[in-house]
Amino acid sequence: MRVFYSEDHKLRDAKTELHGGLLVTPFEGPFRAEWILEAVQKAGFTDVVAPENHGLETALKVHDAGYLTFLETCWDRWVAAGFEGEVIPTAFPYRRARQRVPNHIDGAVGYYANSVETSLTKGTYAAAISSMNVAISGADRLHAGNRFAFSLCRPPGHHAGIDLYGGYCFINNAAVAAQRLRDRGAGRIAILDVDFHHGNGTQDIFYRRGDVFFASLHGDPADAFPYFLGYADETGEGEGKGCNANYPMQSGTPWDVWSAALADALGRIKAFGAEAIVLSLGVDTFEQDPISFFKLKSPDFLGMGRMIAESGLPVLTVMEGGYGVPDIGLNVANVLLGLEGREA
Ligand code: OKP
Ligand code: ZN
Repeated sequence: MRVFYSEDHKLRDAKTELHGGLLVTPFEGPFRAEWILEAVQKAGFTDVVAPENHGLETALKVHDAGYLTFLETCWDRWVAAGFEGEVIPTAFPYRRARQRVPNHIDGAVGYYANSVETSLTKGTYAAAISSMNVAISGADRLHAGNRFAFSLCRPPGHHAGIDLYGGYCFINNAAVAAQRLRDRGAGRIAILDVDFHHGNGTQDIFYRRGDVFFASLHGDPADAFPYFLGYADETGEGEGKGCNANYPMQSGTPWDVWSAALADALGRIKAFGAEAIVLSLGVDTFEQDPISFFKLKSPDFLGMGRMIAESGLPVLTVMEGGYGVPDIGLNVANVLLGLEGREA
C-alpha cells in the first residue's frame, strides 16, 4: 500500500509538555514519525509519497471556522501579547461560566483547549495542516480504487473536536478523511479508533451524524486520559443515535480481551453498512508504552491488521499515538502487513 508522509511534521517540535507538575520534553515529538517511517520502509512499504496541498474546505465541514482561525493565528497573537514561552492556557469556560470567546489570546486559548499538556508553538499550525493533507491524500487514494493506504499523520488528530485542541491533537485528520470520502460519494463510513486513548474529538464531531459510525477501544475514562468521554453508554444523539460505540477496558487488558472487543466493533461496522473504514491507528496499546496501560505485544498488531482486513472493506489507516520506544514502528508495520495478509 502507498504511504503518505510529509516532512513538514517536523515543524511541530514543542519543547514543553505539562506532566506531573513539570514541563518535560514532550512524549509526542518528530522522532516518532521517523521511527515509524523507517520501520514501514524496512517492512517493504517503500511507495512513500508527499501529499497534495488541499485547502480548508473539508476541514471546515468537521471543525468550527473560528477555531481554525484561532489555530492559524494563535502563535502570533501570543507573541504580540508579550508572552515568551510556548502557548499554555490558564483559564477555562468552567461549569456555569459563559461560553464566549474572549478577545485576549490568554483567554481564547482556554476557550479552545480540552487539556493543557499540549503546548502550541510557532510551527504547530503548519504541521497540523500538513498532517491533514496527508490524511486527505490517503482518502483520495482509496477513492481512486485502492483497497489500502497509510497516512503517516503527525501531529495526531483524534482528540481534536469541533472547536477543541489538546491531547497532542489540533486538526482531526481521521474526521477530515472520513468527510472527504463522504464528499467523494461514499454513503456510509466507519471510523475505527484503536488508539489506547478514547477518540473524544472524533466522537464530538460525529455524535449527531448518522452517516459516520464511530467505534473506539480504549482505557476506561474513569482511569485514563481524556477522562471526560469514552463511557459505554455514549451511543450517539439525534440522527447519530446508535452510531457511536465505546469499548472502555481496564488496566492490564491483554490481546484476548482486547481482540474480542475489536470483533464486536467490526460486527457493528458491518451491520451499519460502512463502505470503508478509516482506522485511527494508535499503537500505544503496546505493553511498553510509557503513558498507557494495555498489554498488547508486537505480534498482536499483525492479528489486529488481519482481523480488520477480514471485514472485506477498504481501509485508510491514519496514524494517531504510540510513544516511548522505537518498536512503535515495528508495531505499525505489523498492522499494515496484517491488513495486506502478509507475514512479518
Ligand atoms: C494522545 B493520543 C502524559 C499524559 C498525557 C495526554 C495523552 C494524549 C494522548 N503526560 N496525556 O491519543 O495518543
Ligand atoms: Zn493515544
